Amino acid sequence: MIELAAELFLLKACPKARLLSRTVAVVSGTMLLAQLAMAESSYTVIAVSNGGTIQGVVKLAGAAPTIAPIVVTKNQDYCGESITNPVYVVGKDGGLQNVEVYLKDITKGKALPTDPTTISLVNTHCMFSPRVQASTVGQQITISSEDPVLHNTHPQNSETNATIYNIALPYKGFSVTKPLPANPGLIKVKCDAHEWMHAWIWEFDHPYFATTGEDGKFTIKDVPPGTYTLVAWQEAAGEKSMPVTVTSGKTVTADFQLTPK
Ligand SMILES: [Cu+2]
Repeated sequence: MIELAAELFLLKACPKARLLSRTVAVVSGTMLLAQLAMAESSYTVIAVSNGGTIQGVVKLAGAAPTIAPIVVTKNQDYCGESITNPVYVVGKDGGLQNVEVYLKDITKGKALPTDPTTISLVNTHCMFSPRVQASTVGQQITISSEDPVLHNTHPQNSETNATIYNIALPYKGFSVTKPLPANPGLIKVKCDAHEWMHAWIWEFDHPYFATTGEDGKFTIKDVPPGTYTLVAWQEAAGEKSMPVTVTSGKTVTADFQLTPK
């Protein structure tokens, strides 16, 4: 009952959690932990009964630039001499894969997904898979290897370069599961053994995001009516944003053209 009361209190207090006094926090250990976890989040869960949908396609402005294959400099016996460079993956209708599309600064909406609890990043054929993915605060990550060579998975905060963890994967079948950072942000991942191996993990404190697939399309559902900033991020082309106005029960189209760099 006390915990329930604390949760209800937190639900109301979340947006200003960092302003809560220490005196209140010591009332319950559970509450203190929850409060700390929420201190950096400005997202509030509300019931969204008839939200709108944002959908669109991301393409490149003009043709994809020609990018030389990756030259393999280590473990050529297993990895081969070269690997196709996956910086720009364009589908047959020009859709651009591996773009993260998300609402910026959304402060309230539906709850974070509870399934899956764990995302995965696989070292396979001397590359990371997937290249780009998204997660939410509170999820874990399983890092594994399908390769019989030594990999080293090294996620870093993309802004500060601070190491999040640094995991050696010594053999095929090795895996380890770790919590994701407590705060949202963009995580860049490298392999210290193979300098060409890169991946990106977006971590959000809200559920309004999508990673484009082979067709470059995205759909973001159950958005509360309002005007938001929609961002499309790509590892090489960078970010582009546009305002979108979402109406209850309607679908709004928001297509992006990113300029290759
Ligand atoms: Cu590696």
